[in-house]
Amino acid sequence: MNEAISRKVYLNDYKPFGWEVEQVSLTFRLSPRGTRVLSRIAFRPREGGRFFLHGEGLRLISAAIDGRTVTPEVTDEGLTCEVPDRPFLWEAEVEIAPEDNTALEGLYMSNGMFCTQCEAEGFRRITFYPDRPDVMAPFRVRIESDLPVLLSNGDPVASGKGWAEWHDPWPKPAYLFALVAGDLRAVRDSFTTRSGREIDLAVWVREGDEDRCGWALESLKASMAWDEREYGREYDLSVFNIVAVDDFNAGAMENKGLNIFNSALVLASPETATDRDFERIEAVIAHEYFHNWTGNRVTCRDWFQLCLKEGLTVYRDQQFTGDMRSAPVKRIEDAAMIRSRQFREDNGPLAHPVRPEEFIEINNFYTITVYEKGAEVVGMLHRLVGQNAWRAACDLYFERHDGQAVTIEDWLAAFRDTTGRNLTQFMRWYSQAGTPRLSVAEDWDGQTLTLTLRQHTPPTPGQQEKAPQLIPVALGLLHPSGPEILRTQIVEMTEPEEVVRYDVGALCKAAGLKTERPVVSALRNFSAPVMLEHDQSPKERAFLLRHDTDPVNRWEAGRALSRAALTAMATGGDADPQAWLEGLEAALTDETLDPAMQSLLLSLPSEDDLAQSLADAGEAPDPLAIRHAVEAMQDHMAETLEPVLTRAFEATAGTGPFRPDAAGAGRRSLHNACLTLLTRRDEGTRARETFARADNMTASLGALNALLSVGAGKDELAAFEARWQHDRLVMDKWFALQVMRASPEQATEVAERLTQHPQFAWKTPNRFRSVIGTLAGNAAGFHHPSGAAYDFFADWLLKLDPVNPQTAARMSTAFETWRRYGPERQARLRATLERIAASPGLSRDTGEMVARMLG
Ligand code: 0A1
Ligand code: ZN
Repeated sequence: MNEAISRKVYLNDYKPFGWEVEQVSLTFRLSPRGTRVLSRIAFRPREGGRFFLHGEGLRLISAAIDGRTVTPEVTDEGLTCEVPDRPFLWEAEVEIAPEDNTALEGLYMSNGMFCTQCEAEGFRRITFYPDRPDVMAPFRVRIESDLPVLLSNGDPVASGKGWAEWHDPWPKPAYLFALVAGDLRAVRDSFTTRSGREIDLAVWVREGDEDRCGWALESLKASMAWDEREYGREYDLSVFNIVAVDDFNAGAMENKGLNIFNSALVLASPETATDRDFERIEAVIAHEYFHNWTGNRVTCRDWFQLCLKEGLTVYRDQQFTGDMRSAPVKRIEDAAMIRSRQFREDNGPLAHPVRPEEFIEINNFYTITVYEKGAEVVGMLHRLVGQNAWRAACDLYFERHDGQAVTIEDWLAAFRDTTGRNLTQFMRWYSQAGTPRLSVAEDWDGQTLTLTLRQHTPPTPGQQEKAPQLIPVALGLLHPSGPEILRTQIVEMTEPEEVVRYDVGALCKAAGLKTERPVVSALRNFSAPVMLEHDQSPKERAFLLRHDTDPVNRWEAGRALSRAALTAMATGGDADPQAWLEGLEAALTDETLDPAMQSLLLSLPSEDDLAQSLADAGEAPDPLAIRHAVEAMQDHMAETLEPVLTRAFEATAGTGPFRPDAAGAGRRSLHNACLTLLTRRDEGTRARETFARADNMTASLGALNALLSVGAGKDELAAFEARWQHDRLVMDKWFALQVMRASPEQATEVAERLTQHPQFAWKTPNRFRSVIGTLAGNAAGFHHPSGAAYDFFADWLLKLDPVNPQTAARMSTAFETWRRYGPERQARLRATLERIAASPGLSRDTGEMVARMLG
């Protein structure tokens, strides 16, 4: 990387912009190769200083101040200009070429449609502007084009043949700007707010996709009603538009009044989308909608505060999904995700605080730490202050900061002022990177149980010393005969070491039970994002799997058992899966358990999780041995549990017409989990039948997955392709599944063959991810000792980098765990990373990532 592009930005260097923007007017004359953008921006001096406007890749045609032509000094990053010391009108005309914009930032084209992505710093590729989130202004937009549908933010003002005008009265930062123009179809609905205003809702799609918009609209209406009910937040424009686009770097974007979605996260029908897709769509629609208040009306002062909007909005969408579906199932899924993917980031070379303090490229900080750990931190705050104070503090935050660009300090001040609590120590959750280790040691004297809790956080890049955190530890006690003797209690740990004592004699007596050593259920409901170190015997874990009243810990107990057996198997140690299998059998026959929960219990830790567990225990993981262990375990489960699995499989068959609700999804998930195991015993008979009869995507993909995981399914794959070749979203699944299920020896070959497929449109991020990205997800294939996958992956990354640096940089995280492997793999991985780092012309995005990974 050259020095200019590797310049770091620091939180501590924050300075407000010297001018206020009172009003922005933009005119777009759209054309693929030469779009003209005319801007009229009213500036009013505040502190003043050097007048600098961001701008990248723009051809400046003309500029004027108060009608008089000026000649600014233009660089690669923007322009500077002499400006008067009074309010003035800036006018400029620039030319851009959306058709050549393959990076998908700024104004670009997808299937003949114009669309934009401005977060984080894309607006500067559209026109010269102070492109920073703390500059907020109302926008007027005029679009001129022959295309039939012309959309922008806010409310429609007027339109005629070849033009349309929009006005967004709510001051917003430029990253929330959006424009869409294309030959699109609308599927419409409406929502009446609690104050009685009728909002026109529309989902805009390509012709032919109209019948897949119903779920998005249902989800949108449910989100609008939920935000009114739970947070008192009402929508504030007369229209709410959603557009589906095939070429998109991320999932979706919350542009004011004009959300733009990756089409994979809007379009759904039972035939083409799985239950997972339906759930994801519901959650992402909600997420983007909730941003209207947490992100848009109240936004971030600077990009270091990204978690202010993302952590809070993810937390809100998690609450929503918990309410719409099953709260315990959602909590388990979120806890599992943090524990595998966020802990991996937090314990590797890319670790950074929830609120980072420096970056080179902000796009590299849209991470699982900022989003998901950010949401955990918000959730801890909610649990610490309780529901009433939570709601009061959120109300205060909205009231105080509506129309402002604020910081994490402002967010916490609303809680301090509502509750009187000192949140100084809590602030460390935002500033300290790394996952705290929390150990629990038990001491039992026949009467009293003494728990010693200790915390420490290992060093992370740039942060050697860590101070103790405020850790809410939810604890419960169970009597060994089954009943709970101490209901969940929160210990607010603030010191490196704390001791808690329980008078178990008294607790047992109160419950009418004989005094016995209780079983401890610690960190219930995953009460803090920490790694729990608590030595419990397989017997205790099997007990918790059966009796814990806390669903998360019930699941966690099962996970601990299967993890222990699998890591032992993968290292040739003494594996005793007995307790796990017995516990599982009991869970599968427990009729009080929700099928979704049974399905979760049946799932094994991912191969990557197992690799991390081994690395945590100081061993170099061998992904091939892990794959063999998982397969041996699946065989073992299928063999010992065959009758139970068969019963569950049959009981969940034929659930009637597909409805994407939680109950149906739970049954189908259990059905597929049983099918995958039973396929190991019946030569694929059931899976083939299921595939042939399937009338929904969850069933066909479940059956296909089961077949591919035993090396069968050739004909079915071909049939699937023949049926769905014209459907890009389904074809993404077809591509991904083959790579995911390929044997370790064949994975790279399979991926390579798929890149020759006529439909491998590698510049479309969804397709690139479905093949190349999935290869990294096939751990045994990716880390095959031949090193073929490393080379193949790196070659594609380098091919993508100049075209779409943002997506390339994100994919490079496939290498973030390189240090956990043995010397040979490490050497190859390092050489691969060094090869990428040394490539001439490497983007700032990928350059930063690779440099951080190499440390
Ligand atoms: N703010 C969006 C996600 C998003 C972020 C960055 C993007 O490009 C760099 C695009 C979308 C959200 O949280 O949904
Ligand atoms: Zn978001």
